[in-house]
Amino acid sequence: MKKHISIIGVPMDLGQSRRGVDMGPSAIRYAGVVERLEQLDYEIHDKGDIEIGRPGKDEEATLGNNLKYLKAVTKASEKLAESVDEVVAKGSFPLVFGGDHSIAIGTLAGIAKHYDNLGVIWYDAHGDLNTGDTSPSGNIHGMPLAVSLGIGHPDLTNIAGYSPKIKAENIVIIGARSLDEGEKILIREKGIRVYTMHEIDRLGMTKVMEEAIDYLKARNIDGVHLSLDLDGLDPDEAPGVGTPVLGGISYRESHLAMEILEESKLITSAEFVEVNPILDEKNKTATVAVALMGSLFGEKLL
Ligand code: NNH
Ligand code: MN
Ligand code: MN
Ligand code: MN
Repeated sequence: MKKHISIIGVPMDLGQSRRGVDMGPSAIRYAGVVERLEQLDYEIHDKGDIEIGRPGKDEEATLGNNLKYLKAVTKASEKLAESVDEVVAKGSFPLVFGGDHSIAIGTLAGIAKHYDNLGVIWYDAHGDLNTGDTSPSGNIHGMPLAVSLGIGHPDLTNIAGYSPKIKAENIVIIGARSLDEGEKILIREKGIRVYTMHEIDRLGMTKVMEEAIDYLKARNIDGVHLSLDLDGLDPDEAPGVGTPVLGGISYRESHLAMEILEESKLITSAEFVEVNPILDEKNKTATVAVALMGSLFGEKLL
């Protein structure tokens, strides 16, 4: 029987300050994602893009609380949460394309209510654990993991009418190499499991992924959401991102990580974010994203 994947595009760029990431969903589609996944015996439903309203003049007022475009991000998150909710309810796999990483607030809001104990793999150079109080930038794309833990502005933590979405002990961060002070404090305080680049170098990706999977299984998770920020990869291989950080995960390591996740059969939803075609080289980053999705959904050479 064919399995079903539902694609949702989220052309959101207000969670950060580099324009162009709103074109991420188009770039990923242009890189051939539908054709690629159809070859793997999946039935693909492309639900199109969520409508992101342009911020009004009054939006500037929200700058005061160090949460840029709070209103517009809140609105879009509510819409996305509803769309994701519908997809999960009908038994299809939600595959969300960003847009900046602020969209994870809406994705997780739509998914988490369907699970008693959702696990999360956060593949990223950053922790995304800031709040308006700790953020050096005021950019909401640096906050979605904190928000999903119920930490942050109530307009964001209460998306879809409940909070928190996830538990700190059910999170594994992979690829971290840029953490702000407030994020480090939160990681220690909550005991969040983090595989930084140091552990990836030292243990190798196979061991890191096996440990991450064992860790989540030991917590009796009933589903795992993969939130993959393309800046987790090295900027040499994924240059089309707004906040590149030197010394990242290679394409080969990422490919292997996706294959190990596929073998685990644990992943129940996924999002690929921060693809910015304006900053990219010939759509390389979207192409990498699509290749990783191929591996995540079971592509094999032989
Ligand atoms: N930590 C920084 C901030 O909060 C950068 C976040 N940028 C990201 N996160 N791309 O994944 O502003
Ligand atoms: Mn169908
Ligand atoms: Mn991120
Ligand atoms: Mn990042």
